[in-house]
Amino acid sequence: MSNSEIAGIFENLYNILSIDEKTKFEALAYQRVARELQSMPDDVSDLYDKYGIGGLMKIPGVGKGIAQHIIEYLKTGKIEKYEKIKSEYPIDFKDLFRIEGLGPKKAILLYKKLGIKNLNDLKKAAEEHKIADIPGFGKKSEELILKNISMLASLHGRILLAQGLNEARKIISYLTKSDFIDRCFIAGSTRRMKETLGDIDILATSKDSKKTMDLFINFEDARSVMIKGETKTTILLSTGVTCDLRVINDASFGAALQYFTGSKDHNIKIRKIAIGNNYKLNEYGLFYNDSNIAASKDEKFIYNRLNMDYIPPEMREDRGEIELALQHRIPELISLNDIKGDLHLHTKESDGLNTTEEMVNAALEKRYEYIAMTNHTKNLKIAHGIGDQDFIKYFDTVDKLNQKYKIKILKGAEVDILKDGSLDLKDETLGQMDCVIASVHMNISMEKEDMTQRVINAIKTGKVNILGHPTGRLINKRSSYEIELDEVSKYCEKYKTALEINSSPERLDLNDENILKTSKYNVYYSINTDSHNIYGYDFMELGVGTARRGWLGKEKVINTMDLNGLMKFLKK
Ligand code: DCT
Ligand code: MG
Ligand code: MG
Repeated sequence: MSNSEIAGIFENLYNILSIDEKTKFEALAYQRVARELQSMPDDVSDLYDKYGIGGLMKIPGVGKGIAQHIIEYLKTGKIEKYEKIKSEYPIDFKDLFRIEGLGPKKAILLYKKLGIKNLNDLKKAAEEHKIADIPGFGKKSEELILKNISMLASLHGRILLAQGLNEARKIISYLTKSDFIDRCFIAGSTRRMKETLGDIDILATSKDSKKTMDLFINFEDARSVMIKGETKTTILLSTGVTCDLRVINDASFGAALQYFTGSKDHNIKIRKIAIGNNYKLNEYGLFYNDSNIAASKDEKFIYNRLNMDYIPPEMREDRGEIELALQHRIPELISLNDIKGDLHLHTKESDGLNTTEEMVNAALEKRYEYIAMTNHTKNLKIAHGIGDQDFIKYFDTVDKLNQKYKIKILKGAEVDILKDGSLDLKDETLGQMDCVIASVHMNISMEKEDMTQRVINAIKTGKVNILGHPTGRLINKRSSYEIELDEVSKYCEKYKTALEINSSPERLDLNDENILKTSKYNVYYSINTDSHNIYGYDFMELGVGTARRGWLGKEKVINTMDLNGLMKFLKK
């Protein structure tokens, strides 16, 4: 895509030219085109190839001069006018604008006075208290700059799905309280339930887009406003991620939701298919002979009109789902409602925060049919793992609670898989359990072959119902163990061991790709939350979302079975 590169150059031309009265209008023209380029679906280079300079001049705001700049960029990779200006002001505006209240004027002043080009330079100058003396800044704004920088530094870029979903829902409930916003939906990677998010994307329809944007920038977690326009506004949230709000016309809602849900690769392919059928698809609609046949229609209409099954958002990654949809073979995916219980839970007996009874009550609120109490075993000292005797004693507690409550509480453990693949409890103890999870927690840096054999040995004991968090990765923190999941899956199939999809926000393990990979085998899965307190149950939606990203139907997931079916599976 050349659009965003050229838009970046035009934005910078705006930044520099806007500070001088004489070039202010020229600057505004560049800015207008930059925004246009960023939001248009067609690639300018395609446009130019097909229709020449005339095609470019059809873009709103593009006159002959700007069109020639675009052509120059497409041919040479640069724009001479910009190169000249840039050598005078070699400033990384985008970087600096991440600081609240810092615009072109101030950025250029900082460069002229102190040679500040980017956030690093700014940080250094602020630490040396050089900012306070610059006219228009002062001590207070120097402090604010330092605070802003330290917040930005704590970010790793992409945030976890759990955090983003939470934030997105807060924004939506805040916006929908007003009477001028009609509909408000999550789009982008958040809607696709991707494990990490680059930003949060939200769509709204409204009678008054200006009021909507004003409301949006006053959201309590907004730290600064990055872009404010009538159709698109971007704010930086205190979590460090940005949120895009797009206000759209009610008549293009379905097309806009399809477009802004992405993924980009999925959309590119869908747009090509549309063109192949003599349609044109963009965020405003599905056009046939210049009339929008998708007006006021939903997403499903668009897919169906292109002779495809509707594709659930979680599948839209261009991983073969489009081909499947064209053959009308999109599977029915599992949904949160199908889940009948949670089979991985911790209590105060090991490292959980709540008692078994408290966990039972929270499960009743979820209307679950069954749960499994699966505390850690003695090998895992840091999680206060317990031994055989303590498990046996604990089962009395479970028996009593089973009599008291209308939910089946299964006796279980999350037993450590020791270095040689043996299990950290005696066979007789395991024999008294309904549901045994086995997990690797210690000695995680092993050669691939050894780790694979270790896990297979554990499965081959015949005692393991579920292989817990099979790859051990922690998102943004620790990569997965070296393990050959194909081999492991073969043994899971043979020994009726389900693979876990662990829903805790940092794990999501197995991940989508590994689910796709292992589901070639005749294996089952168990979607669990690994809760350590009563609130943990809510993470089930993350595991279900991950399962949907891995194309799973409910028939492959053991905790969608009723109690009878589940008990049969667990008995092996
Ligand atoms: N989009 C598109 N074509 C483009 C740019 C964007 O179809 N040239 C759509 C697809 C995704 C959606 O807009 C939102 O864009 P992003 O927020 O950039 O992507 P995302 O899928 O939400 O991923 P990320 O987690 O990185 O934000
Ligand atoms: Mg996004
Ligand atoms: Mg976005």
